[in-house]
Amino acid sequence: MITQVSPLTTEQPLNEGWSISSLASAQDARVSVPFPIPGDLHSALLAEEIIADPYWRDTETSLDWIHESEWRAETRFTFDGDPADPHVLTFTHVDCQAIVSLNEVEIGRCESQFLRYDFPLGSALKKGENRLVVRFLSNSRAALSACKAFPFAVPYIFWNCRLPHYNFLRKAQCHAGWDWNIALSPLGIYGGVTLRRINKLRLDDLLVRQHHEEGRVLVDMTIHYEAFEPAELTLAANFDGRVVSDLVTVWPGKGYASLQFEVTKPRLWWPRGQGEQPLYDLTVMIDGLSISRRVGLRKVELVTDQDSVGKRFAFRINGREIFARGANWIPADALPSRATPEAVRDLLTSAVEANMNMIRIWGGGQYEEDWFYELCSELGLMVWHDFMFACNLYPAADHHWLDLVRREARQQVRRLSGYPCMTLWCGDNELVGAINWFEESKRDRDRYLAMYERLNFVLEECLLEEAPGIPFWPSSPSVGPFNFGDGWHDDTAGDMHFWDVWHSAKDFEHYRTVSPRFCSEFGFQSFPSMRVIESFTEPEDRNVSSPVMDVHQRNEGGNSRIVETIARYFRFPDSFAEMVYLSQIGQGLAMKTAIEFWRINKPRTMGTLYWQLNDTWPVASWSSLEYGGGWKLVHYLARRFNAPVLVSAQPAPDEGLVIIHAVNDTPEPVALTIRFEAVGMSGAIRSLGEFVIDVPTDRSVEVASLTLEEIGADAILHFSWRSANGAITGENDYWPKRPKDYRLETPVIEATERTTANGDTEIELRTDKPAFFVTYHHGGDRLYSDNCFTLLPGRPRHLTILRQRRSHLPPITAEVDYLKG
Ligand code: BMA
Repeated sequence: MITQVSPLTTEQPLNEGWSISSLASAQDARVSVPFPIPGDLHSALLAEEIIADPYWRDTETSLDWIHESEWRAETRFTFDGDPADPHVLTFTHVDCQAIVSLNEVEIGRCESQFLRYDFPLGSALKKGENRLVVRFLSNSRAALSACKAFPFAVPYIFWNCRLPHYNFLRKAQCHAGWDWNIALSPLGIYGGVTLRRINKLRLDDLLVRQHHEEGRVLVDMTIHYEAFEPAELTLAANFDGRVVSDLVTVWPGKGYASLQFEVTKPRLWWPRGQGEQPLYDLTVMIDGLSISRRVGLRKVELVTDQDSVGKRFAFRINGREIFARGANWIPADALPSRATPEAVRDLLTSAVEANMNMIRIWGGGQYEEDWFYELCSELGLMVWHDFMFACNLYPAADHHWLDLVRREARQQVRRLSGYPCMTLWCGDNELVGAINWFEESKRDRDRYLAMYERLNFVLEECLLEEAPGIPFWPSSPSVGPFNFGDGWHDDTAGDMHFWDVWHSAKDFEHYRTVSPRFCSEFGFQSFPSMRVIESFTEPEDRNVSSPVMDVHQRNEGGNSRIVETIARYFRFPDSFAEMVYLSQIGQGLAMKTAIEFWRINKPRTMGTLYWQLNDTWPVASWSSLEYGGGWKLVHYLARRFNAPVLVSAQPAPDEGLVIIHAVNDTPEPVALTIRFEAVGMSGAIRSLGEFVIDVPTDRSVEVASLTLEEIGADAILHFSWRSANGAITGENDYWPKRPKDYRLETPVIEATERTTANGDTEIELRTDKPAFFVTYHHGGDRLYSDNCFTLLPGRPRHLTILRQRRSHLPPITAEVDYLKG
């Protein structure tokens, strides 16, 4: 046992003083600009006004010369140490193909955005001034030559990706464009650059594992290293102030060593809404080097037992099954420099404010930086993590490519092992389905399925060997291991992507035809707020079918689908701004229909993750947070339909009934009093009675049923609930017919903003006629306690400020919107 272990003093960050210039540019003019690290090239060029804003109108394709060119980034640094000592240069997340040299000596090559590289410096390091150069190759050209060199065709999802063959690169696949993303193909250094002096070994990775038993947790910390000489060294760990250590003997070559200790009476980490989120600081040290992590203690299981329907799909945390409510995460910005911790914190905070407890990091994006997972752990957000493969076929018959994947999987699994938010590792996004999408793979399914299985096997094997205690799921969607069936339509087992409503233009009601075990993707598009639209358009572009609005819609026919759906549910809007508002209500209704139905299917259904939480640029998309983080209306609806305790009305058309269900995702049973009313369009409110019901935690319950006659032809059903002590309250509506089938009256709505006695801002909203989807201040930076709700005469509503966001957009004036007849 040692009492004093000093972490290293031998790291020198080299993030300062970088510049970048074009080489072999597709444009004649040479360009040279400062290059802030971490950061991307487009952002650096934009900061110096060399390029126009990539998000403005249709600027995108005029910037293709950037990814078609080569670039040289360089910095100079002074080194005061002894160059004879062994040193490595560590790069985290270089995007993507690059040659690194120090003082004109090539020290290594980067080939993957998803790998950390540690380059030994040998004799290249000098005392005094050193010149470090990263020569970025053109990723687009590298993709093309890798494709040409491959012995047979490996198609990519060409209807999403404007830039071809990026399936040959280990780079975020959406960088080539996606059905919501601009195709900029950014490049840069997104992590850090560090010079590290090493002594007898290089410390590479830390794997944290935990074994839970009654009243105690055994924590295992395994370091992976490469040693350069035989030595006996002290391996020490500091866990929340408690130090353990051991002597380890290392031999030249790669190796690992472990330390264990026991935590008695552990304070467990829980997903949001289930308990606390205690985190501990952990530092592991050896030979003057160290790795630090914030870790948490929890046990994760994926329940896939057989039941009468098929196979279950549920997450069990610390022995408790938890219904997952959440959304899919894509990279925070198409310009990586803008994905700052502050911007990401805002997005993830919005997720928990909408009562989410899980996000899925989608496989066409990227592994995030450590602070991202710390943040999710702090917020109690469970993370379903795809490995980074999506919607393509992949060249897994190439051993070099597969080796890059193997290294990537090991590094990432170890790096993320201690974060308690980590709940699932999933092989990929939609690779099983993709085998059926391309002519080549339809013709020769055997070949492409075998190649897929090589890739999937490598990922599974990595999880099994590292055994971080985080379950593996082969793909999303997947009916189950070694089942290459249709995860888009089979609702008996596995996770499901249910896209028939958006991609096949079915009615929202069609969501009620399936009962997924876990729906990990489904979504409906809307336009971003007028404020965001104004940020990328000229006034002449502000029309749903203008060419610029088409550029900012990446799913072919998407804008027409939005408009056509609006016409199915609502009377046609009079203006562009109303179209934008209605598109968001349409999206809200779609998600409300799906999520309420699937939540009341608990425990058959145990999770709903809609597509998609955020946007990478200003675009019409399935997101609930628009570019910049503002809340679309669906996000306010999500705050209600994701509430841990929910009462929902569902149609039983064959019996002419509306059936009321209640579901409770909190850890304790709850007794609810539910009050029902019929609200006529003219303002008459009729009581339909009150019910008291106990709602358990493990399944939804049926509360009551009402006939359509009881509700009445020109009325909607409005209901509200309250727990005995008033701690839980909520309200909801059910529209027996589509909104356009009602004659909506024109309300006069008064909004009064005032400061309360304790200095808070409060907004009072009053109406003389029933008003629906009433929205105060749509698209602003102030987030409200509630919004986009039913406002009834004689029942004023009081909104408080939930949070004041900060935004890059000019402020907007507060206005009230509502559904027009
Ligand atoms: C899903 C995703 C993405 C896509 C979305 C919308 O299947 O996995 O590939 O953006 O559909 O089409």
